[in-house]
Amino acid sequence: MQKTVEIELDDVLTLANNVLTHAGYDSAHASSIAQMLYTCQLDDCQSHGLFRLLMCIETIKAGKIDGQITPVISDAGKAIVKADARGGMSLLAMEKAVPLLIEKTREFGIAAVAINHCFHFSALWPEVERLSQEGFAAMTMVPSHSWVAPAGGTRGTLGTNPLAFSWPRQGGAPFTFDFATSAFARGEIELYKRAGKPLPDGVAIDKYGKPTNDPDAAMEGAMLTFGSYKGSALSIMIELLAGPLIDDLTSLESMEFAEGKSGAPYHGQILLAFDLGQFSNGELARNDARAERLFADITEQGARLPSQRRFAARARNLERGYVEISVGLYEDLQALLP
Ligand code: NDP
Ligand code: PYC
Repeated sequence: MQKTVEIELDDVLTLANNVLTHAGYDSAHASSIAQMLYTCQLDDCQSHGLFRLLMCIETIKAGKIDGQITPVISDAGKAIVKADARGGMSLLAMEKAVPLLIEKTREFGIAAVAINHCFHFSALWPEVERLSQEGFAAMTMVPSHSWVAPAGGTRGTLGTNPLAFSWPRQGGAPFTFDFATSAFARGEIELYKRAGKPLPDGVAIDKYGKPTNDPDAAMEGAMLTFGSYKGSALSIMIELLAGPLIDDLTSLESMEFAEGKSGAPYHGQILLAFDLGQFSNGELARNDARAERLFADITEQGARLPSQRRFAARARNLERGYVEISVGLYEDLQALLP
């Protein structure tokens, strides 16, 4: 069992903001990043909560990100919003693009935002859940760095390529899932390494193409997709929809762009929103009931819906007023304060 430190909820935001501004992010970037880290830590997402502050700091130290830049949002006609992050972090661009995306989704029934030229480190579910608060279904995806071998391959070509989806539910939390298309997220492998734990089988191969349980060998070799060729194909789709479709980099190109430096990958992001009312032939209530019947049939069997663990963690942490992180991470973050 790892030793942990308790951090009060208000202090999570203050800690993140202080670390980020001290490292050179302006207050707008710092606040959007801190809010994302807080949201993830509140739900006990250890791989993309406060732990990812380390990646944000490595990114600015690597010298390629502009932590002071203002993104430019433009109406690309009909249902497309373009958000040029201009070499900053994705989150500020997303924050500024969402109001126009909501407007367009209400107008056309379906709309998309394409973010270009962004560094990206974060979990995706807060962005789709935000849209479900508006009554929309939403999905988003991003490439990353080419750490992941395609099914049957021996070297990294694909990113860890997460996909998130959210569906609004009347009077309750949405149905949301968000996962990497690699068997493990990179962040999860990093946490295994920090904890000195072996990886389970089926997560990675070493640089000779042999299965490995060693996090160091995995990071030197290649990670594997989940679900064999199925996860691999989904991952390729994400490369295409959040890369060439929107005139941005694939995970291979992001890795080249990094020139061996550590930090967040650099690429684009696509997010699609669907206005349920405009697809349902005026029968929104009937179709809501259909969706609810589906969810009930799943949970009545004892199966759980994705995000139930997160929602329970959120309720518990809000109730007790603090989150827990490992002592090792706490010490690393303290060392980044002014
Ligand atoms: P996990 O494997 O931890 O979880 C994936 C999803 O599956 C969650 O929605 C989770 O819900 C759900 N789930 C887990 N177990 C069950 C179960 N038994 N039954 C039903 N649902 C279940 O995710 P990953 O480690 O793959 O990804 C973690 C985060 O990392 C994601 O938020 C992702 O966006 C982020 N990431 C970001 C990247 C980037 O480039 N920016 C790259 C890769 C990942 P619950 O949370 O409730 O358990
Ligand atoms: O955990 O795979 C990951 C990841 C990539 C970029 C940010 N997180």
